[in-house]
Amino acid sequence: MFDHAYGSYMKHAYPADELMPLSCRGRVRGMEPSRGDVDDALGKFSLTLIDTLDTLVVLNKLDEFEDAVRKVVLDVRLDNDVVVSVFETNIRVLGGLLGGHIMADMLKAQGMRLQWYKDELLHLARDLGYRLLPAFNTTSGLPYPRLISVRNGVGTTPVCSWVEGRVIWRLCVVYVHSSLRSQDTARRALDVLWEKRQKGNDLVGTVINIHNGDWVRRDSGVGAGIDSYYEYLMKAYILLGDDTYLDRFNAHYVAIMKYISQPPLLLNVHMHNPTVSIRSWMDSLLAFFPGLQVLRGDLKPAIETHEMLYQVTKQHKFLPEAFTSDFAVYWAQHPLRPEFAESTYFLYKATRDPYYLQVGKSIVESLNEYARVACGFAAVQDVRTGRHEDRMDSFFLAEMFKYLYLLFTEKRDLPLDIDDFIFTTEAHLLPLSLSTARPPCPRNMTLGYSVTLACQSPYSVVSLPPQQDASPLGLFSLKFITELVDPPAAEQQGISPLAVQVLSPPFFGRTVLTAGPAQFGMDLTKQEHGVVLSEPYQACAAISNRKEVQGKMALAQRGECMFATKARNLQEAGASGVIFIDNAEGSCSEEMVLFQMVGDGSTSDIVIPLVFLFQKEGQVLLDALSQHRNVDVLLATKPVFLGGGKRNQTVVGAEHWMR
Ligand code: DMJ
Repeated sequence: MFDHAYGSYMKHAYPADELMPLSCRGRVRGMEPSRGDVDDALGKFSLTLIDTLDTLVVLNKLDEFEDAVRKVVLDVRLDNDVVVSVFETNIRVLGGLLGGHIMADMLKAQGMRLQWYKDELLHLARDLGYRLLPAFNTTSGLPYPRLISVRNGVGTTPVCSWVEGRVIWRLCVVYVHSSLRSQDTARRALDVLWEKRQKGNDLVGTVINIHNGDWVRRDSGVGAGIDSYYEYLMKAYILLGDDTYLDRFNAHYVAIMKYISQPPLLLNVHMHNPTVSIRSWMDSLLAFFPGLQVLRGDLKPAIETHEMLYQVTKQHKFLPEAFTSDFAVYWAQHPLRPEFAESTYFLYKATRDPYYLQVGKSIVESLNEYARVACGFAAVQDVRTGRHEDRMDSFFLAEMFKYLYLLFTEKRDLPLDIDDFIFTTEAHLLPLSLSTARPPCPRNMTLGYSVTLACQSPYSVVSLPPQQDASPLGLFSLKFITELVDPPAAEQQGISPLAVQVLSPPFFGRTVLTAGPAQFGMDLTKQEHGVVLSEPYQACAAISNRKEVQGKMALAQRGECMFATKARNLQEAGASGVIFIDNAEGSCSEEMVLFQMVGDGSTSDIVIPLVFLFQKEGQVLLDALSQHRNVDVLLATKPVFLGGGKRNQTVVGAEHWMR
């Protein structure tokens, strides 16, 4: 798929900024009808090539990478007289050049290739960084959203501007390699946003006037306009080691979880009156948020929101640009955005739940089925009709393929240790060894990453001189939480496991299966019933064995449609409850994080009890059903000990009941 996309760009579009996959030619600014703001990403600097550089290395396409670096060095000019978006240029071009430089440097150091390379990409990045800096010359210190000319570095004067907090962190990174000026500039702009937060609840709005610092749009969310600001606070802390960023991130995060997060939904609220949701739709950019929650170690809401997003993609094949809280299309476009794949990757890394591989597979299948065209992959103009749009944005190559490839590739098959890098908002890879700051020893904080570093004594921050040597890991070595510590137990996440106890002979209550709860349906009050297999097993369509299901606990397999849909179908057929069984081969509650099944936004009609079993636990019931005529189970919050005492009981799954 990558070869098809990248090959088409190189064949039909390069050196243009983007490929037009339906017309099979490059999009050159000024040569095509204007598309408004979207065109501000195009600066006549072979955008797609630069944005793809580090993806080529991740995908082990090292010949192509060396060739691409040569092309950038020889062909790309930054002094084009064209209006560009400061944010897009920053994340895609500056980020792409830095990611490319880091890869080139690494490969050169290995002694096999790029021996000719002399930091040319880094010099280009620094040049571009300086060209962007004048955008910050405003009274407030917040940057202009656009530069009139990359050549001269002059900002446009909008009446009001988009929050450009997102631009800030990347400039911190330029600082690492260049001068203090960039970091000071970036820091000042971040300080303004922090100052302008709503005191009392720590929420920020979406659009701010860069001249007087007044909020223009006061709706507060985690999607379009503000998404990367949160990401930068967290990652600036990880990379630069300054506690201020973590403290600010945590303050905003508490506010987000209190007001914006209404699991599984993330709804915008008014920053001054946050108890009221101000819209009932969500935008697709917020799909990055579960990935950020994984970095913070907050798996439960991440799993729930991701599952909600998955259900939306199932209904519409892709995430529409905006969708309502009952998953209807609000804005039907889908420009092949990578955020859902990004969160899927991070959740898989954190949980190792093969379910996320299936989600990834469904993304791959939809792309091939509905977006692949003769000259690349085309954005979808309307997910309801499947009509294509003549665009393939550079982030599709920078991000989508990187996350999908990483999702399915074993660590040992990658040309780099991915855990030694941090992903920028455009998925460019920055090594953790970049940091010149030594942070204090970890305090009382919950980071999904466990930070291992040569730290100072607790609570004392000592600035060290910049790192002189080029040790591969530098002062930081960050590994995913799953490699060092167990993911948070279900209990820690506030999820109480339930018990499915098999009562009928020959089990006599001695077999207890650990089950997960649902956010909807009836609470379990000792429900005892016979078990029957639902037909169809996935229960996404009308139930055909209604007679058998009447008054029984139905077994239904996870997948294909929402838990709520299955529950409704089975309730309608007369089932007394549903036991869902995971469809991921080999999953079991000892190894997986127990989660709560989420509904579809309006589940008050579902009044039967619902529980979830991982595959290994579910198999016990399936085997029992195939061997015995009647299988009776008790669904309860705790197993009931029936004669013989605890010691004779077989608990399949975690040890919850034996503690
Ligand atoms: C990308 O350019 C980046 O991920 C950015 O942060 C926001 N979204 C687009 C892709 O959707």
